[in-house]
Amino acid sequence: MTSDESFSRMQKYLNVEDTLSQEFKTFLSTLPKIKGSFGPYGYLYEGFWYFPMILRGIVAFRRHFHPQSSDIFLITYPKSGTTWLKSLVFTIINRHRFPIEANHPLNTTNAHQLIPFLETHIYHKEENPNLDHLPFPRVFSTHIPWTTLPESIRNSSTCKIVYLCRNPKDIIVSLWHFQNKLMHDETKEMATNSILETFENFCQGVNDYGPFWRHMLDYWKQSKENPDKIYFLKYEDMKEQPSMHLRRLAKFLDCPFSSDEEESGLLEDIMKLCSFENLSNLEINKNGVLSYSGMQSSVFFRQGKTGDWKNHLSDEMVQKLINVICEDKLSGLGFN
Ligand code: PPS
Repeated sequence: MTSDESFSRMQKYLNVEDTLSQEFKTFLSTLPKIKGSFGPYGYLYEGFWYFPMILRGIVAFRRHFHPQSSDIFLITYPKSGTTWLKSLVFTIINRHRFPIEANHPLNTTNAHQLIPFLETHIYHKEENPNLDHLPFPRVFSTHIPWTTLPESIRNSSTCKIVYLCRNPKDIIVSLWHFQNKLMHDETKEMATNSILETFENFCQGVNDYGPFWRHMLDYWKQSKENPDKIYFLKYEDMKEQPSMHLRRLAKFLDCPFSSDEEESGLLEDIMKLCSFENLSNLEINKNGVLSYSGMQSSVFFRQGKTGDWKNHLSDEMVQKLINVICEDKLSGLGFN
């Protein structure tokens, strides 16, 4: 597929306004809306902002999804390291079925195809898709906030949730690059070119799935109350102490590493397979296209580092984010 063909498929995927049902249009008309920097409009639903295409998937998911007791949900705020988390969890839970060898699925398939997004993949095309073919345990991913998850998942005592969080300064930079990568010369309205605009929107909470701090804090609070159900992981910690966090993650998912596996160097092999350096250099991730969205797989790989914000955000911006957003919203809750 040429990049133009891929772009036109992605356009169709994002711009669903023409394909919305009358029922959904009526529902949208009841919601507060704002001109978005990415996409035509953002709509406020249960305290969070969404692009219509995403909201349609969320509504269908909430209406039709029935959790199974062993379901695993990988939840992130966009640009927090979802692709990495999907790769790690897929490899951990399938390590007996798919040992780390040349024909491992991650070598030929982008992680977003292996672990599908609920609202933008599974419930994007179909209102009520049949999920019977999925192997157990089923693993899904989503960016949906805690309060918007179906009650059946929130109240389940057996489903597991892994929430990966990332330094918001790096999220903003990653988001800005992502939006600009998706932008096409002819359709500049799809995205902003100014990091200041992305930054201001983020601070006001008016980007997809924003506000960030509420998204992250709700999961953090839930993880404190119910640590067996919600595992709260930080991108930066995973970078700093990968083995320790991989071990904890596998234990949380009820598939701890045996001492033989540890001694054989399996943890290091998993980290290597799922590393940014390895995944971003695979043909499938350099030139592949996601079948469900038409997006180039490469848009999910940029630097994979911590601290790039230092190259993009001014002192003033950092101060605003730290003082006004983070400390104001997070203080008193013991979140660092
Ligand atoms: S999305 O669209 O929400 O699914 O994007 P997401 O995957 O959450 O975020 C993209 C950022 O994650 C980086 N990335 C990785 N980091 C570490 N290891 C691996 N394997 C990896 N894969 C992707 C990716 O480069 C984006 O971060 P930035 O800072 O832009 O590089």
